[in-house]
Amino acid sequence: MDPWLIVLLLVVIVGIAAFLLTRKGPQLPEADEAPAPLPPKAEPPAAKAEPAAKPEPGAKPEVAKAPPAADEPVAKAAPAVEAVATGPVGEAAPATPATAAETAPAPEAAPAAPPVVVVEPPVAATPAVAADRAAPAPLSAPRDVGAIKRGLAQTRGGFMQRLFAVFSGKKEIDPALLDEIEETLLTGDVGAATTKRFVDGLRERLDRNELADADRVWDALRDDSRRILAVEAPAFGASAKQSPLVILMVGVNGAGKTTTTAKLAGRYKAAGQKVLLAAADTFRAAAVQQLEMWGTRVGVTVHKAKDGAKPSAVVYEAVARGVAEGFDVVIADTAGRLQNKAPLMEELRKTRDAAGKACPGAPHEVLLVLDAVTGQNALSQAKEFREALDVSGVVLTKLDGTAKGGVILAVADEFKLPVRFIGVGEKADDLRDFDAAEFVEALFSRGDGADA
Ligand SMILES: Nc1nc2c(ncn2[C@@H]2O[C@H](COP(=O)(O)OP(=O)(O)OP(=O)(O)O)[C@@H](O)[C@H]2O)c(=O)[nH]1
Ligand SMILES: [Mg+2]
Repeated sequence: MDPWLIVLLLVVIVGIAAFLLTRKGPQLPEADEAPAPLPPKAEPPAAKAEPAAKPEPGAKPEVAKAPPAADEPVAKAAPAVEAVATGPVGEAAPATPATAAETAPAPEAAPAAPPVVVVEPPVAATPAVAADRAAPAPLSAPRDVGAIKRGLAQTRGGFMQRLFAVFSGKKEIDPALLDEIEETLLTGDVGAATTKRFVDGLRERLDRNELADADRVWDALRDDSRRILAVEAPAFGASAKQSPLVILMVGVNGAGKTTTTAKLAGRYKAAGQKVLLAAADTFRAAAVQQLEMWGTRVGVTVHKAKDGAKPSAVVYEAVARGVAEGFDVVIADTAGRLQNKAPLMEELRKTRDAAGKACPGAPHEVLLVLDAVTGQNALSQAKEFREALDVSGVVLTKLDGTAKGGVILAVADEFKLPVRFIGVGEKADDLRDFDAAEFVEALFSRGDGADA
């Protein structure tokens, strides 16, 4: 072969080989190399988030907001919202779990921390709208002088008998006898001012020669007692134009508030009314239990709040519930307190005002419960409670347990407070409507027995 041809062939072979070696082959992905990212997908338009809570126009929103979880950026935290029923003056009422409609968690949010309830004081609490139903008719009880006489047996056998003994059998009524009558009235807890009124009345009659004998003295004392006790006042509960009729029970420790609350509830229940009791004595757990026990006994509902709730919150809730659930009567039992303890009296004012926030006009009656056995201290109680609250009437309890029930005259005379009911025993039916004429008839009836 021509050597030049061989050289040419070699050059061509080398050239082809060089071309093949310098050309890059197809690249295979490394085994552990991630696939190339997909091109970003166009985001769909974000769903319009519902507002978490819709405040009433113009109303102060009573909601508590959960702060974002500490380790979450603020933008990602789900706006956990809890609707909170607030009690008055910043007291926590039981929180109502938020409904699905009330929460609007962001779709990609991390789980939020448990919501922390922050209760705002209901400065402008929206009163519940009262049902358009008439308030319960006043309780009417048949006249029962015999029962009242039995309840007053000790007073009649004690102070009243001593009073009668002063002048009975006397041939002549002279001014010296008036001093003895004065002394006896004072020992019967009638009080200085009211005793003076009685004695002045007797002296005037004596001057007019109207006290010929013992019977005339007795008649004069009875007439003056009836006049004093017949304090002018609207019918009990009449200021409630719509149901529920709201009654607040107040008084010192052990006066008989809880028992009277239950007795009253029993009376309304028997009259066909739907009754709710508010366990606003939050100082002692036993007080709530006592009221619950009474509620079961007389067959009425008891509203109690969570531990630690303040009395004003309990009353607010109970009255609002009374309105919402169509109760006819709501009776709030409060804790006993000394009349000279200013902070406790202030708390009682707040409790009263809380009723009005839940139902305008409530409470329609504020009943001061006085223990007849405490005697003259009942006057100081009446004075202080009346000044602190608009006490609308008095319940005099334990008249069955005292031999000197004259304090009822002093309370009515000095403070012009109508006596609404009297307690003559510990049982549910030992509560009597107070009627001045009937009471005086029973008090001044002579003899030992109930039928005397
Ligand atoms: N004899 C008699 N006892 C009564 C009467 N009313 C209440 N009591 C008794 O008085 C005691 C005190 O009654 P409560 O109703 O617990 O008095 P309270 O005012 O609620 O007492 P606190 O809640 O502690 O302030 C109880 O033993 C009752 O049974 C009554 O009219 N006659
Ligand atoms: Mg009580």
